[in-house]
Amino acid sequence: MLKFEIFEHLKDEKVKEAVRVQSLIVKILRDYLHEKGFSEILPVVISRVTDPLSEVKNSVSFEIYGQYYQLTKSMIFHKRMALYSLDKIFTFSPNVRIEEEKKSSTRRHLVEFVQLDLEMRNARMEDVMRIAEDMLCYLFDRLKEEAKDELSYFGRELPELKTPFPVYEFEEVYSRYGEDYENILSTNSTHPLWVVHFPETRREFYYKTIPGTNKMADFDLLYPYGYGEAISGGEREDNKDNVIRKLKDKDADYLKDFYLKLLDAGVPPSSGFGIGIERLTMFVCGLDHIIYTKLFPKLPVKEVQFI
Ligand code: ASN
Repeated sequence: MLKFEIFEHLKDEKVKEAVRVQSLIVKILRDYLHEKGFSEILPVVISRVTDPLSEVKNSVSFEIYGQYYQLTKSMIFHKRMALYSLDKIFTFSPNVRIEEEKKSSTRRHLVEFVQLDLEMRNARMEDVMRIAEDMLCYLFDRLKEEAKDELSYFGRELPELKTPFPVYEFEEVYSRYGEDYENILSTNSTHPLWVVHFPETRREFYYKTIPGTNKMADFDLLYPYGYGEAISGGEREDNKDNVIRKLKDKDADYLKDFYLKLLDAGVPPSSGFGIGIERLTMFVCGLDHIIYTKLFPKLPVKEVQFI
């Protein structure tokens, strides 16, 4: 059984060093994106529409002022809507996902985490993949200089990154390794790698289906050394028939109407991705549990009271 005592946790040297590294990570990512002409938008925490994430069975929903709202699972729709006003945006967005308890065994899942989510007008998936690669190279280079003491505290040497990162087709890795493909690929790799073109059945409806296929223009980035998924993203669906078809068997009328309106209002084509800040911190520091990356962690477990 997990033991957690908040005051012990707050005084833990490992937590302190990891949070210092995280503070630098956030600063450096902001610097990078500002240099590239992105505008930071402030996060949305409650909304009438959030990511349906079919893997996460429960949502936090409530009624205020006679209206029904949910806590943000991801800002996917707001990112896209922000592009009516701006060309390139990012946000550090708190996400609440009521993960199943069995996910706690991965040691990488939090109930509340922060995602750096970005979105770019008129971009293809390759454009934002190149941004992710360049951003991680920039981050690692600066951390090697600016977080020397913290990295040596963790005995951590960041890998030398080579761009472009290797790319694997989902179909190929799935037929080779089966359902555990992500874990196997991540564990056997010494360099971050992309998995691209997931089938419609495995992903949310808002990723663009490549015409004439059942594959989507989307991607995940996996960390090496078994640290698992780093990034998810892709091009956004803009075909109304596809939206209707993909949401047909889902209990999602409100979301469907909303998304169709969004398309009718002329939302520009775009691509984007999100990268979880705590997991990035976990990888950078070489930690064996995500709990050390947050002063106030919440894990998907029943037996522990978190603050
Ligand atoms: N951030 C992801 C994206 O941009 C969505 C997610 O977090 N589920 O596609």
